[in-house]
Amino acid sequence: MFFHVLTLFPDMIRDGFTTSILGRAAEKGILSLEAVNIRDYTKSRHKKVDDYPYGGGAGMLMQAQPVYDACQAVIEGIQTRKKTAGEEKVRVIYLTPTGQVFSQQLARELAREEDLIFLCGHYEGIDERVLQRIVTDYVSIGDYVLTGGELPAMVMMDAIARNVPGVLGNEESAQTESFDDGLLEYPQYTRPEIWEGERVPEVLLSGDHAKVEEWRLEKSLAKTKEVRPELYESWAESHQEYFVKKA
Ligand code: 6GU
Repeated sequence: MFFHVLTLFPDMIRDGFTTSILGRAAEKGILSLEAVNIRDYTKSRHKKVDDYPYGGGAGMLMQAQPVYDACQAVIEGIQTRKKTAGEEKVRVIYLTPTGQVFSQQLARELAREEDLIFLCGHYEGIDERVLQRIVTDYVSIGDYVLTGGELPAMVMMDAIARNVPGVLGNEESAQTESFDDGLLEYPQYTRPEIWEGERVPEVLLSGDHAKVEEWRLEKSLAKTKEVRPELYESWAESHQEYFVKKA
């Protein structure tokens, strides 16, 4: 899978990538990252990429031209690599607090793409005309405001990459399934059996796999009901047979 990131801070993206699990996946040849500096595409004499908003208001906006040209260069690079002429539609994801909220479901969907382009805004945003021209997906990572799209792009790449076959070991992949079914993780324990007078729950030492699974599901359900009642309700709705069996 090929990640392409359009940004004014390419080093931030590269540093975060190489020092994470994603870096190891890149060494294995499963993932590839290209961080493109939008400033390299400015046609202004002083390498300017931003200007004041028409109509007034606080802050500066990124201008359309460098963003558009950087994106076109990336798309041409993809077409050269694939020896195609644009029949594939590459998704261009703009990181913005006004987008749809990122989710495990979207991470799994995007993990099936061969190329993804992330557009990171800075200042107060980007000229609307270039967004209309190139963006296919507007995505937010939650209801709070960050100073730029770089951290959200890195969050998304991490969540997407762990759904790409081979990025995680088998052991870790199996772990996914518990959040994949819409519940929060159960608590876990490792050695020693007694720490500071506190014992590991007896059932986990029993060797009874069915009992362990039942205990874990109950813990997951209790935790989810407590901290994310809306997730609990939607799980309960789609697993009515669980409650019938329990009764
Ligand atoms: Cl994608 N960008 C920025 N600037 N702030 C955010 C965000 C994105 N998602 C949540 N807050």
